[in-house]
Amino acid sequence: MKTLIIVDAQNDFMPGGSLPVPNGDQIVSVINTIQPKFDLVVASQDWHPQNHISFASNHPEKDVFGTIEIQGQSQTLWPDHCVQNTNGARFHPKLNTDCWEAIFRKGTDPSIDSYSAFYDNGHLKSTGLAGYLKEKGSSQLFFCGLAADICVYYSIFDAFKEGFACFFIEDASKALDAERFEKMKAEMVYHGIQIISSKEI
Ligand code: VGL
Ligand code: ZN
Repeated sequence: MKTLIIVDAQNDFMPGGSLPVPNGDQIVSVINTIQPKFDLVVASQDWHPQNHISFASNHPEKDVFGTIEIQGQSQTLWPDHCVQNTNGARFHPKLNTDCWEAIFRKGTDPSIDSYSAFYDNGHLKSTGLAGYLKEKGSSQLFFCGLAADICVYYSIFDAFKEGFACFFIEDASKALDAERFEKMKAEMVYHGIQIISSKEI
């Protein structure tokens, strides 16, 4: 049973958004092309309240892309992004959402950040996605979306730890820092996560 998980394909992560991923909009047509090949399609949506702890604007003494410690963990401070009910939080207008069975929102708690579509960064809270996929009988999970080196990456590793077979669709994903992501890809391969092209599905 093949499941596609589309991570955070939202306006704020697209060129022109508040936290743009270079060429992020190029994934939209690729994702639209592959969706019909899956038995189940779900998406995650970064969905922050304005007072979210990950926003540099809520730490006046800190700069954007600086870091703070949250419960012993380093947290990057981002520009305000994906604020609930704003245009930046909406999915790219050309992305076809018709066949999506569910959308899992994350980052809704003002005091914790959540890169993964499965758990927050401290693994304190679950979004319910792992249980949902298990109940649906999903075995093979295919990941795409934004940003490859942040939310897609953390989602894949959480899924892998939950025991799912994981595939990363390289041309349906873009990284914030492409150079750093090259090393992260090597780590994926090392763990048995398969990196594929959309044409191989
Ligand atoms: C993301 C940074 C902050 C992402 C979300 O979707 O990759 N990155 N929040
Ligand atoms: Zn976020």
